[in-house]
Amino acid sequence: MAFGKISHGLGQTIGALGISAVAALTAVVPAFAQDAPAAPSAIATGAAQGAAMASGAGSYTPMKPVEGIGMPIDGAYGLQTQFSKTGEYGEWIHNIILMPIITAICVLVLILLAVIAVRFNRRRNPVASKTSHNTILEVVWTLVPVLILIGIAVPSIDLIAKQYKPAPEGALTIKVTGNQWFWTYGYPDNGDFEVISNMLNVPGAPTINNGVREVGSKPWDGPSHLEVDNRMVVPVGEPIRLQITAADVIHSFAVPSLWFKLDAVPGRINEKVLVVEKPGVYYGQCSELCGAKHGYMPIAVEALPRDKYNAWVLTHAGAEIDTGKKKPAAAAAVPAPAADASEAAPAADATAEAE
Ligand SMILES: [Cu+2]
Repeated sequence: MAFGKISHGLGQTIGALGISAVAALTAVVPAFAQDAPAAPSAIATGAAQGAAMASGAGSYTPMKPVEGIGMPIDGAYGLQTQFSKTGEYGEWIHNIILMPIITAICVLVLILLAVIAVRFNRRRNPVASKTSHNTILEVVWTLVPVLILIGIAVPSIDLIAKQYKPAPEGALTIKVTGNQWFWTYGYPDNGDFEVISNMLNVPGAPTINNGVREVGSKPWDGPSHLEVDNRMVVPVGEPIRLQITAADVIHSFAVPSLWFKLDAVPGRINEKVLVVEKPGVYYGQCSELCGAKHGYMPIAVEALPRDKYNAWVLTHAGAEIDTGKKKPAAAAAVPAPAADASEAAPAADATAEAE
């Protein structure tokens, strides 16, 4: 991937210039950084569409997001509605365990403070009590917090264990790479094509990505600053092994409604399972300060049923349908023009070694 090398080199160049120079470079960097993501993106999209039209192998129309689902809502508070099992569990811990306990403790302390301030001030209580021990009270105020902490720790540790449970052997692998300032999504199990994902420009605002269209110019566009030209498309309802890394500086791949956040670190692969329960479009953002355009590298995950996912895969040049070791049903459902198990095997083995 010549482009990967270029962007990597670009990242190293910027890194070498030092943090103190970043502010001064803000005006200069976009000038040469913008050209990097935009040009290959246009080429990749054009090539993919051309290939799809030529072969007629696959078809894909981006899904229109549902207002307020998988995205922030104006004036809302609390967590976004969750669309994964771990997310629902985390939301339950937050809403049913943590918030009531925090609220009860705050109210109790407030009441105690008020009682002390009113009843035991110097004017109303001139002779202070000399009591210094109360065994029952001391046992209670030691045991109750211990029990509360155990009550919080058990589901919390359980949630951590669930979040980092490794993907099953046959799971589809998608490689996510953070770049200054866009994301690339590699599909090693689907013929190793790569999708370059840039934020759409905002009408009336300064251009962020040269050569990328404006948000709202297609009927399926979601919110500004969150919609991208090429989404990360995933199959719905099956575990996906996301391998996350970065080409230049530390980024963080985060999608709140899918309960997913994992750092993208250069030279390191972080791995976590993603399971999306419902077809839809889910938005997120880079969540690690990564430079001048950190705020302009959103994430859009589009979860499709298997047949539509396979059709999307086949719109890319050189793409093939993955034949997961434990997914005979999914593989059989596919028309399978390029489902060659012997070609898929080395990629799967390499993944196993990486774990
Ligand atoms: Cu970033």
